[in-house]
Amino acid sequence: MISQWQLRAAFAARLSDMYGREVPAYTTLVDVSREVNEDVLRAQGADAERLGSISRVTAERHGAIRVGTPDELRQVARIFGALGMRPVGFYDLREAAASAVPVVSTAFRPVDGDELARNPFRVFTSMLTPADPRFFDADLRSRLEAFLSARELFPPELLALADRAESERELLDADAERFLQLAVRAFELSTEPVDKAWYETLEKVSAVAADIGGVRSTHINHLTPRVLDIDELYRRMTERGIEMIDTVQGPPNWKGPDLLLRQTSFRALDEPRAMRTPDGTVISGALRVRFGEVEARGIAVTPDGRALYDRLLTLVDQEARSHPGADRAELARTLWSEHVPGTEQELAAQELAFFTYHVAPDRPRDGSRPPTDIGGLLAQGWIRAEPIVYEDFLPRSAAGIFQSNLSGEGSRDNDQEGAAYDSEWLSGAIEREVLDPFALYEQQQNRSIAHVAEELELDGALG
Ligand code: OOG
Ligand code: NI
Repeated sequence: MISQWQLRAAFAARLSDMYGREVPAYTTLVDVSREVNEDVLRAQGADAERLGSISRVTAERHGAIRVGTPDELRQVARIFGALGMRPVGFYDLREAAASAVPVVSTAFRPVDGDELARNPFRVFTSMLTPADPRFFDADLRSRLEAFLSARELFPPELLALADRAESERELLDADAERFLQLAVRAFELSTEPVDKAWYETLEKVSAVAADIGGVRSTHINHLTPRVLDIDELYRRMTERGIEMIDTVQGPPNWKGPDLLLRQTSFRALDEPRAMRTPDGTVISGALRVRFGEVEARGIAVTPDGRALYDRLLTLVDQEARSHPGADRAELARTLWSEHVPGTEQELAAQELAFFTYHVAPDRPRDGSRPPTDIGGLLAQGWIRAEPIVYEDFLPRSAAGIFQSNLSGEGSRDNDQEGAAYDSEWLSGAIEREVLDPFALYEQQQNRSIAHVAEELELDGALG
């Protein structure tokens, strides 16, 4: 029998092999990430593993896929459900992007600590929004919806196996093998010729719309390894002659603890694709849609911490506008140093980031009673705080990653009222609750506090 987490780990590994064959530069990215991680581990020792064991970090990947309809997204949810991955968070990239990115997204990932430690594979999953009149007029919308409803992304056999794996939480070896083959195949780049005229019609509106709705299958768009020093990785990739996007998205490189998520990518490369022209002949063409992304993960922040992050993004934007020649990363670093506490202790005390708390092995043993507040327990050495890793994504960074890899701006009519989508809508569409990331981190923190209270016999008095 193969359990859900084994299926998840095997799927992530096979997807990685497949993507490495399809996009060789991905393999370079994985190799350089591994080298950087080994160097950081050598230089920092145990500190390098503060946000996850080196074996977790080395195996860690997130994928990105894009689908066209709520039905397709519901099917994706079944496939990832088989792997013990649940939808977490709602991202509206239509609002986060300046150019045309007509999608809303969620991320499928394991949610509990043990499962994340076994294999944290996650997939950022976007769904096209043909109903949004800012991007699609009535005629294009109906052609697009007709095209999407006529295609089949996932064979019924795959979905049936997925349902069984989800309900039984395991599969027989032979079924697991079949499931994995079909699941990986569903995300391979299709060799079927692309309808050139239709693809170009959509491309005028948005390159993302063409990538999703211009072809009859889906594919993995990128697969992202995790690295412990993303600035060093950026330097080494550039040295190898790989053209990176201009910036690292997310928080700046600064002296304080790593927070949230920093990401960067290399530019999408030409990939040969067969194209069918209007007169029916098949010619060889090329499309640029797939790229390589890499990320560094930091500590999960509380809603207050997130509000601070968002406020600083706005401040950096303002400063950058009023000092056009200035280095944006430098501006960000300065603002962060002014506004963000520079130690884990302060982040915990000000409730800006999430931690789990653990009774310290070397706590006082002199018969004294422990204090009944977290701050006091920490200060007097009764407990220790361990940072909770940020397992999710950032809408502005995601939009930046999408945009930096689009060839054109596309078009967008801002006089139209956008179609409304939110987390509740998404939950209804996929018939599963889209979980709130903040609630997940808070539960994890609260559970650890309850354990501490129990072990120190504080009778629920811990506040
Ligand atoms: C998804 C872009 C977002 C991330 O890591 O923020 C993303 C896509 O290109 O489909 O993957
Ligand atoms: Ni990504």
